[in-house]
Amino acid sequence: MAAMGAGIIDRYAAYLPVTAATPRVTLGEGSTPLIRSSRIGPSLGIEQLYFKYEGLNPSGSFKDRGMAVATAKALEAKARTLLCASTGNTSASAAAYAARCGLRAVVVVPAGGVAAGKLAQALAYGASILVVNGSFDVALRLVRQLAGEPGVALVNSVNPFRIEGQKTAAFEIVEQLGDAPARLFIPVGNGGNITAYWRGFTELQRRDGRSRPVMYGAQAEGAAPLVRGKPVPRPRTIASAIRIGNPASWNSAIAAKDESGGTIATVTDAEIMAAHRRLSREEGLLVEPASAAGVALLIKMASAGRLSDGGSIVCVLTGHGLKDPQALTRGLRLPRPVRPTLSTLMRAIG
Ligand code: AN7
Repeated sequence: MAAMGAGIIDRYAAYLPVTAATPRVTLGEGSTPLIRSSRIGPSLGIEQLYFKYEGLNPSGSFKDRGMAVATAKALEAKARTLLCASTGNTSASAAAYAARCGLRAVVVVPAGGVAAGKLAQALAYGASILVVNGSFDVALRLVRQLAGEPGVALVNSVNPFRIEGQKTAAFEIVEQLGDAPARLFIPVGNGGNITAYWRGFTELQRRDGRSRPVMYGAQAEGAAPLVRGKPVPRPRTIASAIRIGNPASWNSAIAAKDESGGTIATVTDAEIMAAHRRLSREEGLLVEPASAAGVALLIKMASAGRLSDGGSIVCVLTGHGLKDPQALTRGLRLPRPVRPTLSTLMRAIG
């Protein structure tokens, strides 16, 4: 096993579709902390609750794991351009890895549908950004038509190397916990990440006979095609990252749920924002709204007494809070400047 701090390709080469000839593309992704809950778990009567804080990846989301492998394979295939549709994080990640390797990134995003920090990242990393009048689903349909173009690598999660890279998060959780968790809660948009985790846990089961967690996927109420059983033409939710109406990894997301004996269920925007607030105020963990959806589902189920029989629980926190600064300050007022006197300070201390 490669040294701590190495990227996921170096650390997990034996379990990834790479050869000695595959470039070791890395920005230092992976090796994210598994943080034990300090206050939310105890308040719900859950002894062993952990957060896998994927917002600490180099571009601020879990996408970097898959992008490292997808970019390495794109280089190996002599591609010059990384192409994706995105609700934001995939575009930020693709832009970062393209910059790293001297490739072009072309990212297609829905107008008005991407959090400010993510768009700023794609711009800063030097991507070409195409803002389209249409949803993420429309953007994805568009880019998929160019999938076979010479020199172009499509790096959405329909790219199998993305899923391969993302499964390494399951490997890390098992290393960090010393075993697989009993349950895993995860937000679901396009269905790629729940597919990747399930694959990771399944490979570990085959390799060393480990148990696998029951998988709990959370979709936003207004963007829940996998719960409704049919595409949602105009998905709506405050959690823009998972505002997706026709998931590309539909079948494999449903398989992860079914094979694990789990569920994919909805949470409302109010429940998402309540969980988002609790993560920052009770745990010191800043996440973007979509990342709170899994925690919202956990809180909802635990409060209804539907998680009785113990065991460890991991919630995947998929993206960093600074991605979506607007969501952080919603309903709050920034303090006005005052005179820097001791008396105003004394009043602030209370
Ligand atoms: C923070 O960036 O689809 O179910 O285009 O950014 O694998 O899609 C983002 C998805 C959860 C859902 N949390 O994961 C994109 C994009 C965050 C995300 C998801 C996304 P999938």
